[in-house]
Amino acid sequence: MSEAANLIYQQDGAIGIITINRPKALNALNQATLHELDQLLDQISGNTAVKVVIITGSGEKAFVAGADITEMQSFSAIEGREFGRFGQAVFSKIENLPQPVIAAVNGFALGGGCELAMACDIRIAANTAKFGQPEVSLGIPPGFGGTQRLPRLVGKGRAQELLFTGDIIDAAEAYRIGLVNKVTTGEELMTSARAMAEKIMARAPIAVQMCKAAVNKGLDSPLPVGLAYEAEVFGLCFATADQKEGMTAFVEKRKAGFTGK
Ligand code: CO8
Repeated sequence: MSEAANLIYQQDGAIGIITINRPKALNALNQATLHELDQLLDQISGNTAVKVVIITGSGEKAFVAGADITEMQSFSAIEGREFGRFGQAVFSKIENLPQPVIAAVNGFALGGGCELAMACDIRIAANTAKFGQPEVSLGIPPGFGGTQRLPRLVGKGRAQELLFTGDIIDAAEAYRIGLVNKVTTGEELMTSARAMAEKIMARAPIAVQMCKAAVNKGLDSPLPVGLAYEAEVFGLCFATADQKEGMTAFVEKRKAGFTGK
């Protein structure tokens, strides 16, 4: 376990758990927290012992209640743009991390918090969680990817409604529109996130990594480009020991034991 000023990092077996830890400010993301997160992601990215990452928030009330409004209040246009760019870069780092990333949303996920959850691959929410992009109430649009990832996840019409109204929705509605994968009780949230991580870890790690890379590539590209990329990574996996093991285990009617090679 390591503790920076605003983050807690725990490695539990092969699961890396990042907790945003500013509960007094409802885990709002200030510049210092984003810098700590950026550095931690670099460490995790290069650590092959970490197979899945879970991101959650400290306390019961908030996942992340947004970027830190008190810090942004006096930004100039240039500072705002730079803060936006930096936040986007950190969240893109999450999106492109080799390991799958699960957001365990334990409470408010507003503004930058909703954007953080959307940069993760999978979202599991406590039934008390609340989601929204309330930036227009503060005189700004979302700046950490919300205008881009929300429509990709829930479609243009629903995204525009949330973005234009700043409405806050509960976990059930977030599930209904496809913003979250699963809703649990608050008590079961981390157990559920760990169970999903364990399930993923039982599969062939390189194949899982290739799924993540191909989905990301495809969402950024025209279909033929995504398909060409899929064919490449599909082919590459035939050079892995895990492909041999997976298919041999199937033929031999036994459970595969993957090594990540
Ligand atoms: N920033 C800073 N402090 C915050 C934030 C925040 N986003 N959210 C909550 N806090 C602080 C409060 O100021 C309060 O501090 P204190 O105790 O010192 O007064 C403490 O956390 C507890 O909050 P509340 O008393 O307000 O708790 P409530 O239960 O009454 O309300 C809410 C909870 C509804 C979550 C409320 O706190 C709220 O509306 N928070 C702000 C939500 C929001 O608007 N988030 C979006 C922020 S903008 C953003 O994220 C843009 C991202 C891209 C930036 C790009 C930059 C260019």
